[in-house]
Amino acid sequence: MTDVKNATYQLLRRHGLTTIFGNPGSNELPFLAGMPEDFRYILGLHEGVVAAMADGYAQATRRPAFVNLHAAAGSGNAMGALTNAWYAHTPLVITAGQQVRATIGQEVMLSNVDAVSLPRPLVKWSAEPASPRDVVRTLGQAIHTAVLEPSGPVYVSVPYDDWAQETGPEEAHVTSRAVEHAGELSAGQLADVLARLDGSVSPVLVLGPDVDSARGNTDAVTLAERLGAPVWVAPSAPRCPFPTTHDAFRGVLPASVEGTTTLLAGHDLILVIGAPVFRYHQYEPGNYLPDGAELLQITCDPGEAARAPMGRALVASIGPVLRRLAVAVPDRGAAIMPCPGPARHGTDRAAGPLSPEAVFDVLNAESPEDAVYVNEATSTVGAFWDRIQMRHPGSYYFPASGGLGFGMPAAVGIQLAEPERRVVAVIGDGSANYGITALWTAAQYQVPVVFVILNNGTYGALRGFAAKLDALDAPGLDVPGIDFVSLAKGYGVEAHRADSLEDLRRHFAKALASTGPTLLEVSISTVSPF
Ligand code: TZD
Ligand code: CA
Repeated sequence: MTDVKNATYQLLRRHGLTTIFGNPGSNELPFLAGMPEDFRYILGLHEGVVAAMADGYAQATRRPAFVNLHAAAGSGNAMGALTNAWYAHTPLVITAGQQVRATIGQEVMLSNVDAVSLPRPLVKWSAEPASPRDVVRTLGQAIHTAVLEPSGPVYVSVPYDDWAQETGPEEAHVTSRAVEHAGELSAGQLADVLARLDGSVSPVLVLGPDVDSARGNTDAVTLAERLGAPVWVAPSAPRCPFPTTHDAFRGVLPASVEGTTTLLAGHDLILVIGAPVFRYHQYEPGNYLPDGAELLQITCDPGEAARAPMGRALVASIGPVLRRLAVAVPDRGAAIMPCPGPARHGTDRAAGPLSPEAVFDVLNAESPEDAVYVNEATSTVGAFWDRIQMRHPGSYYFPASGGLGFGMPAAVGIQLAEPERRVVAVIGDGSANYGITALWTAAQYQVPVVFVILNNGTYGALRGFAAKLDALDAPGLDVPGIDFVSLAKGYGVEAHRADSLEDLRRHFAKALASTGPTLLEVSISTVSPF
């Protein structure tokens, strides 16, 4: 027999969960004491940063990530980050320390009162083991629940006096279990999808983030080529599921009913794969579908299927479905005409702030062709997709629910997961402040992210919405007077201000070659997000 702590480390090891993203408190110390040498602890200075780092790490490794937070206060700080993890289908196994069992009821300091309710509705499942003898099984259940499709975050609160308790013979069974999911279409369903594609005159593909997370990108290319169909990325894109350099690539659909319907007009079959239908943002009501169009959605998430306001949905695993479709769809022999892209010039202005387009042209020209971009600069998302070329799976991450504070820490987590690729984090001056302490983790663990802060002194996207919503006099939209170079230096990160495109080019090239993190601050002009 062993103790609960040791059995837990064995369970985590068995599932490859040997990286702990955490921020500790007194309740967590008994678990962390004597952490085995094959585990590593990545400290984040705020729990929103801890959760977002783990989110990035899990998305990039395509495996669950383990998180350890402090009771209710620490878990509460992570809740905003959970909105993104939830919509990204990120398998986060979040644990929180709880006070000693016998004292929780008294609500002693740092007891997690009603721990199980706390993280809802942003977790798939939350639990506090009913007894120390059930801790390991509960954690096993948490890991399997996080991973099973649709994957997502889970939460387990563990009283700290449980760790030293003896285990029984049961734990060995728990540790050796395997739980698997099979989500293929039936033969009849596949035949039906093929028949609909065959019967359509002008099909269009709309791809979502789960194509990228399932690494279905190459099969999506084959499918588009065989169909001779153009490809759009579903609205509010958190990932890049299709190479933007491919002739069939058309861009990201706008996050409004009317905008999307207008761009899809003329197609009689809209095949949506790996996306919700649709994640709109600005309320511009209209016809959900163009005249004469049928929508068919294939999603791994029953919730996404059930809540869509239109179309027919099939729930299945995205990877296997795309593979089967790519193989089974006959080649229609239809050529796909490329769309003319924007002219990439990147010229310097005489004076004043740089245009976001010119900045993106420099990043695009100087970055390695397999660079990973994390984007959290909200008003310039359209310009980003226009100018930045992404060719490989896992090249793009954006907060999946729109909750800011994801970008900087997720970039650190992604770079930890992918040391062979360079991570470029494009972050707005507003967004940066929600996750700024990620700079400290990047510096301490020498994680060589290049942070590019686009500083326009304002919440640019909200300025755009203020115009749309007749709220131009709303207070609290500007954020002047922040010196990101000084902040970065304060956290131990090398930092420079780039005042010209030539400056940017020089500093960016140096940053890409560095073994540690760099922050570059660039003043940009304000553009409309619409
Ligand atoms: N708080 C959180 C956690 N998430 C949010 N999405 C917002 C507030 C609201 N918000 C947006 O949706 S965009 C935005 C805010 C504050 C402005 C971000 O400013 P930025 O980028 O400087 O990062 P732009 O390009 O100037 O818009
Ligand atoms: Ca801004």
